[in-house]
Amino acid sequence: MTRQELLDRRALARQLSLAGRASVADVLSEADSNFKTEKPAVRIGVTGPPGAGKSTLIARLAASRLQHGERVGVLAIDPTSPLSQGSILGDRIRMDEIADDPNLYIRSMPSRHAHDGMADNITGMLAVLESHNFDNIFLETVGIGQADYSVRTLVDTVILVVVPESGDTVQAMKAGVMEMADVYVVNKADRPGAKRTVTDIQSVLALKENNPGGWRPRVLQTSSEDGDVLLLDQAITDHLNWRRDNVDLLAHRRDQARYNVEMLLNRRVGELLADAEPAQLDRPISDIYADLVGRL
Ligand SMILES: Nc1nc2c(ncn2[C@@H]2O[C@H](COP(=O)(O)OP(=O)(O)OP(=O)(O)O)[C@@H](O)[C@H]2O)c(=O)[nH]1
Ligand SMILES: [Mg+2]
Repeated sequence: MTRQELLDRRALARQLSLAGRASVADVLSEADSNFKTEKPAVRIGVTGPPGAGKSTLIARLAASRLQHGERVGVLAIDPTSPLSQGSILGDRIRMDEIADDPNLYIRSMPSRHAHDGMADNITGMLAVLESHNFDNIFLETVGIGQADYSVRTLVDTVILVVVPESGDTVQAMKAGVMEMADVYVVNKADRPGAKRTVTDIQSVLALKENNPGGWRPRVLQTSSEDGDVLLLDQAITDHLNWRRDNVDLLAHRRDQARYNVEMLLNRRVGELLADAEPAQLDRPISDIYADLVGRL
């Protein structure tokens, strides 16, 4: 890495830390002013249960993009306690092989108290990354219920990674409690039952009504034992191409605005409740509520 690349990397790390720690007031005072970007990055969300192999897959997808001369940023949101940092280290180690590349930047962060498994100021952090001219941004999240909705709002393509044993996830899909992904990956296909899981997912998808011209989600198998991730790469490219021609980007932007405001309101309420004096809380709920709304 050149000296300039090292300096850029340090600046990026600092800006991400600041963005990650920003209070609601900080975000509002800086919103829309800093971190403008000329060319938005392609944002790829990779979600799924803990240990499904999300980081391993991202490392492989990143490697193929780096080979094509593209810049890749990775934000991995870690649901574990910020104190333990266990899987943060785990992620680092698995992505180690490519981590010295100046065109790759990886950041893990705790999800803190965001209710949806996201980091508090994920929007700000994505904007920082985008301002550093990454061509691709991977957002890794542990897919639990609501998190899937948030990922969909923040990214262009959603990949759901499951393993042959992920019966719960397939059940959740059947029950319709899970947002749909664009690409389904049954990872660890070297284990028994992968084909069956693929069929299960396909049969759930077959029950969904298909709009003519709509995106038909892909279902793929992957394994870290296999040489490449060509099919997955192709599925992502196909979805991005489809999206460019078919998705109402203005509506997507409105969804993002809704999500951003909702996150800010949630955080603001959290800040107010954390700062409340006991006397403020020793009152009827309706009074506490009115007081809180008055301070928003
Ligand atoms: N057998 C097998 N193991 C795999 C495969 N892909 C990943 N693993 C292993 O599964 C474990 C978890 O992989 P990760 O890539 O860290 O999974 P993750 O989904 O990012 O995990 P969290 O971020 O902790 O939720 C590691 O020990 C990997 O080496 C695969 O295709 N086959
Ligand atoms: Mg991971």
